[in-house]
Amino acid sequence: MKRILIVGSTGQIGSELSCKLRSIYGTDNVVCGHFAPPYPEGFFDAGPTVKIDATDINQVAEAVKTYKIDTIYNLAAILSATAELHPQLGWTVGIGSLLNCLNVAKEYGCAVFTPSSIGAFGSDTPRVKTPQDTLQRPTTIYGITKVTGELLSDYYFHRWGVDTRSVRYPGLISNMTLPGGGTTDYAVEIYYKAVKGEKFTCPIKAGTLMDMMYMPDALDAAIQLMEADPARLKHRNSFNVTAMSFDPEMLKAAIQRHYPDFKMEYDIDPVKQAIADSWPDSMDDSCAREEWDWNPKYDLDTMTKDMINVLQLKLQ
Ligand code: NAD
Ligand code: AKB
Repeated sequence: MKRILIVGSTGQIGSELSCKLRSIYGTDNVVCGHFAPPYPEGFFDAGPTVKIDATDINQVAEAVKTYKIDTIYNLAAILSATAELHPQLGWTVGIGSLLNCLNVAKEYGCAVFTPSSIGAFGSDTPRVKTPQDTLQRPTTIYGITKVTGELLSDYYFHRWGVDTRSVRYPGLISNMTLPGGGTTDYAVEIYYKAVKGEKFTCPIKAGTLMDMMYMPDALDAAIQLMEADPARLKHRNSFNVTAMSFDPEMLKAAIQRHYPDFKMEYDIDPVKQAIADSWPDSMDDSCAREEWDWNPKYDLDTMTKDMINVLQLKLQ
């Protein structure tokens, strides 16, 4: 039976991953590490929780020891747009937390999942059908932490036998917890505006294509990879995974199929636009499909239908 610690469990991914992992492995076998508010509703009543600043190795080690953890999902990070405004913080949290998780995992025999991102690529990377193995020279501090994280995770696997696995997530769209300061956040915020009947001001230029994925597929990706037969894995850190690629106009059109009067204007955020311009238009995720049967369920239209249904109930 798995005993799981989620580090950074209150964010966009963690707030949903914790519910899914508890439904599979049992409530008491999933410990939610929390660092700072805001907390998801009912967070402290839903199962075991522990306060962890992951940049302090003693706090990570204590939690792993106390709860007899064998698997760490390390989600602590500062996302791309915020990290670009606070680069030192981006590095300290992204790499400090990862190194602490890896060192504790080495000592206590844990497996570690740490998401990478489309941010691990840069302007020199082939933009269309970005290959699994290709040039990675990101120009953002976020991307630099992601490439470093991929390399460190592979190093701990090859050098110390730590079972590290990772996916390069695209922008994630969800309806439980708002995203935490990324470049792709617009693709979540637009749905809240549409359902509230308000106009959306888009910070990303028309024509800017980026990979995206609906949260249920993102959760499946993490869990499926952590459950995958290690004998099939030729890669580990990190797998390209994607579900769709769109620009703001394509997203607006999908929403207008439900809300024909929905309006969008543009006010470009130069920091976010520069980041988006350095990321792929679309990734090739065939290695994930071959090595652990990755197969996303949602496309732009099915995701849009579900997002709108859920937000109509939530925001009414
Ligand atoms: P988020 O910003 O919503 O949540 C991050 C979590 O980290 C929060 O719970 C925060 O409290 C916690 N945290 C911050 N500093 C900490 C510290 N010192 N110690 C412990 N916890 C700390 O991020 P998210 O969207 O849930 O992303 C999780 C991971 O997935 C990150 O590595 C991120 O780069 C990656 N990722 C996310 C997306 C996305 O679209 N959400 C896409 C690609 C990759
Ligand atoms: C961000 O925009 O920073 C994240 C990501 C794609 O890594 N959503």
